[in-house]
Amino acid sequence: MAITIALAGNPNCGKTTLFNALTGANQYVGNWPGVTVEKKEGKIKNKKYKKEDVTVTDLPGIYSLSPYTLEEVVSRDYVLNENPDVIVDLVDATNIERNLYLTTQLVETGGVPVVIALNMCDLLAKRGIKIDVKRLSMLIGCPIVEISALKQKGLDELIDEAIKVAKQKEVKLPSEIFAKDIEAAVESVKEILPDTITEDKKDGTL
Ligand SMILES: Nc1nc2c(ncn2[C@@H]2O[C@H](COP(=O)(O)OP(=O)(O)O)[C@@H](O)[C@H]2O)c(=O)[nH]1
Ligand SMILES: [Mg+2]
Repeated sequence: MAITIALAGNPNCGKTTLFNALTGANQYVGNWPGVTVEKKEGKIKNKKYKKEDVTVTDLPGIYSLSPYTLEEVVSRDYVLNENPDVIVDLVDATNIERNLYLTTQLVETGGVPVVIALNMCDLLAKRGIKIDVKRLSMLIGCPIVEISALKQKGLDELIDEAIKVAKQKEVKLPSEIFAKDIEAAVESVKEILPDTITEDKKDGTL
């Protein structure tokens, strides 16, 4: 069974480091169709995963899925239309609050299962940061694997989890991410909106 893993994350969260560690020399670099945004794809080099035939696609580094920049349009379109089997969302553990904004958006799109790769964990002890990974995973509703892309720690555990989730094929939407009054407001907006919203493809705005 061929599996496609899409790597998503903020700029500077360690995506290139992780992509290189996973794929080594097995990389193909091109452009996303019609735009000058770099597209990188590669096969996982670890022979352990040969049977699963795992392809990793590196999405442009973005802060959100809101279509303001070309990179955000590319990533959003990929997540919504190309149906990767699983999204690995790379989160810089030393900058967790800013990084989790994209995470909530990825999880909320609901079409593709998400595994969070909590990166830069090698720096946490040094900086006196403690993260309750179990609780965070429960609140967001998706698995979290602690890694260090730089030190190549936790990478097999991450890929094992991503493959497991990809094979399950079921997507769990988080029950309640926001406070009750905000959840209620979201519900009332949902009732008004149609299922799909058309957009002006030229600049990606709604
Ligand atoms: N300490 C530490 N640094 C990392 C780790 N992963 C990436 N970095 C560093 O973070 C910086 C940004 O990484 P890069 O892979 O270029 O991020 P990208 O913009 O998401 O592709 C580089 O200096 C990396 O060496 C990690 O796990 N631990
Ligand atoms: Mg990069």
